[in-house]
Amino acid sequence: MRLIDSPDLPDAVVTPSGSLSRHQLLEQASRVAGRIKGAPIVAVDAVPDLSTIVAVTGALLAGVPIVPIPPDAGDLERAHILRDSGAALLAGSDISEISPGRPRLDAALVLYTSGTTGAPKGVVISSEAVEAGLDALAEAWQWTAEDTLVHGLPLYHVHGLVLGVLGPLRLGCRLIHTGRPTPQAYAANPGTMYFGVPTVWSRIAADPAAARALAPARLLVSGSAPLPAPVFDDLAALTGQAPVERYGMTETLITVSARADGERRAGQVGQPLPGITTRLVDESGAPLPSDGTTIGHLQVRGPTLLDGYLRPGGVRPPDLTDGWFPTGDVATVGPDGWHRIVGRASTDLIKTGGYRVGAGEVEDALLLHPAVREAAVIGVPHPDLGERITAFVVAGPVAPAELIDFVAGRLAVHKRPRVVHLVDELPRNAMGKVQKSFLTED
Ligand code: MLC
Ligand code: AMP
Repeated sequence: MRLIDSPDLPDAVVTPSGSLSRHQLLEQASRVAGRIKGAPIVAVDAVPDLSTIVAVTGALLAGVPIVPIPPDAGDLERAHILRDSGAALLAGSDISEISPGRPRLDAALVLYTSGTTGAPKGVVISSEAVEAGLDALAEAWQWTAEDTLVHGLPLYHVHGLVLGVLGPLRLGCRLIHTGRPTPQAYAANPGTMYFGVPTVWSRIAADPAAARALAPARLLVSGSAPLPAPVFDDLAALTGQAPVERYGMTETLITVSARADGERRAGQVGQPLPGITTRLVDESGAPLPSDGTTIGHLQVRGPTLLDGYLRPGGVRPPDLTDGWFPTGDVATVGPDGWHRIVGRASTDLIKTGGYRVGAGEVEDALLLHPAVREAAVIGVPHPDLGERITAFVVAGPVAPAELIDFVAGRLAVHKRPRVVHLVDELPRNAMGKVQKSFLTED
């Protein structure tokens, strides 16, 4: 990815542990680039800190694809990502041996994300896709080098890493990373743009003093999960401006957004970004009307789509029909092009705190516990997290808290069930398949 060639900027990157001017960042990143040049792929321990930003910038300079690893990934998830990607691990100033055998990828990033079943998959994203995605957002949000972006999101997903770090690198704007996305940290750091997932915005809206401190900003941006209308309204009232919502996913980057110079509507995520087209289709793939009421499967097409999924021998391209990517989301589209995301087609992908978590991955982790015989995991609507991971488990004598800690120790901590119900049996149909619609908390 081409980085903007701009004059030095003191405090170009600010984090709780220190800051760097643009020249200092490039100097440190060049040292990293020198060490990893020629590596097929490099994994970065994505601690929310300067070291990750330096490592990512270095890999971009060296043209080496990056696999960010959640810093709290448990042993199972971490081992899977390292083995599956074949990456050498870059941690602080150390680099482990570069593993041979992995063919060189023509990509900027490999982001691991959950599917409905099995372990997370490596999504291969090209530099061209990242550039197209960021340039489209820059146009829609009037995002320039004059901006100061503030956020505290994790540095291993599209939101915090691609938009939140590569965005400032490409556009040459200041970045303040607050370490954690707390209302207090956002309020304490003046900026022109703030990024958050709905859980972050709902916590800010619940802290009126923090929300009011964001009033001077130019843009409050929400994405990664549905923003509840009451949070939208509260933010508008407290800050004097309605948030800008945008929609996307790991495989497509951001494809739909409200504009800085346009309308903002509660419960809607905006219009397709420049270069992106979208359509609704029915179960058989036949196009449906954009009349604002017909609900269909949302497909997207454009330059921001993934190259494919990482496989041992190379990259498996996604299953596209005439270039259309099936998002797995159901939506309505109005005659004016405004999109409303209704939900996901599969209940087995859970959105919790803006994180995407596959029910199957959590069930597999629970089944590794010696006391567990059967497990079914669902997302239950929750005011703070959007959905709360909830497990129904048939097990021998074991405390729910032990099972929660068991998962937290093996997968990234946010994938742990927040609630475990011990049950005598799971509801199954005649074929023996678990009927998740019968799982309720009462
Ligand atoms: C709690 N903790 C435990 C634990 N229980 N640790 C070990 N074992 C247990 N049983 C610890 C955690 O490690 C953490 O420590 C602390 O408790 C709080 O963790 P939490 O309860 O999980 O945090 P929570 O407050 O619920 O987090 C809310 C949140 C978070 C909003 C901050 O969900 C978040 O950062 N979300 C962002 C997700 C995101 O960026 N998604 C983008 C996907 S890209 P400690 O020390 O760390 O506090 C995408 C595309 C697009 O979707 O459109 O953008
Ligand atoms: P991820 O793969 O983690 O990038 O998650 C992508 C998913 O997050 C999408 O398929 C949507 O279900 C959801 N999502 C992202 N942004 C929004 C939004 N603004 N409103 C509703 N859902 C969203």
